[in-house]
Amino acid sequence: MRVLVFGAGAMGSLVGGLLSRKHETVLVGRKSHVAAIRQQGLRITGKTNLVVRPEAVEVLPREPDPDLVIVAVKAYDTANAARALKSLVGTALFLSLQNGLGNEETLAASGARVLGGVTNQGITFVGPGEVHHAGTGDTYIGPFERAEREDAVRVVEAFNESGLSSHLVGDIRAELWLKAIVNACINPLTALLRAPNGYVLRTSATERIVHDVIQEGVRVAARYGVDLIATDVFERVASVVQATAENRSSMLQDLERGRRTEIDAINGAIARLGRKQGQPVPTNALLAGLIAAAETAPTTR
Ligand code: KPL
Repeated sequence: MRVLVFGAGAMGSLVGGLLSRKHETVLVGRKSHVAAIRQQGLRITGKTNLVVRPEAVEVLPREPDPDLVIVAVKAYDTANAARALKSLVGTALFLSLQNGLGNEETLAASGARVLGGVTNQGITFVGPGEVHHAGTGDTYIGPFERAEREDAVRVVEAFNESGLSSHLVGDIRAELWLKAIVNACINPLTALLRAPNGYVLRTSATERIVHDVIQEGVRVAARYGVDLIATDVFERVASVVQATAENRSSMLQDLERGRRTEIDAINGAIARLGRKQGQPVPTNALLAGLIAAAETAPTTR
């Protein structure tokens, strides 16, 4: 399979790096990361320990011909990614492996065949040419729009062969909501507390917040036809917290680097959709507001 990973951040680099051992893989990323990968390869440390040599480029090759495009940019960049990748819509299959709600819809609006995906891997971007695999987690992939079950089967097989434990799911929308609520619990709390994921369920105060985020999220999802059970969602949160206990969430990493976070596509999206439905969403709204404020607070720089 020829794979193009658009967005070689922590997640894109890990997934693309592992796939490159079995598949022709091109990573599209930032200048310094691309230069380091070209010079010394991509170093993955932690739960996975190896150096791989995927092709790395700063801009899309002039005539790319991938079978699979993995979109791994931040949620706020999905619309730009869809525009940049427009020429591949007729030939390639698209897979979003992003955080937050709405990414698959944005890609599908360009006419692409889209697979939805969620992954619970805990990965830290160490610096140019290096990512740290701090916690293992499963990946769930399924057809979202215009894509067939067989497309998802091929991609799940490629992931599993490359060491990325993956599962085919029939109802990817439910998985996307479930992951969005998991992120809504873990990401803002870890970012505000400057603590690794393992801290999220270590105090009764944070545990209460997690329960409130889940209750609100489950009610909003139900109005979109996605039936989740709050206790199952809590179990998923607990298992991701445990499996990625030492990881610093992507939102914490973003704040620490003075970068914009994905809050708008996570708690922000749940709060927005809830308000539209006339549902109370005070905890998600509060967390979204606090992270938005933390993005510009002087201490984040
Ligand atoms: O998705 C993640 C993130 O940090 O964005 C988890 C799974 C919570 C791992 O940290």
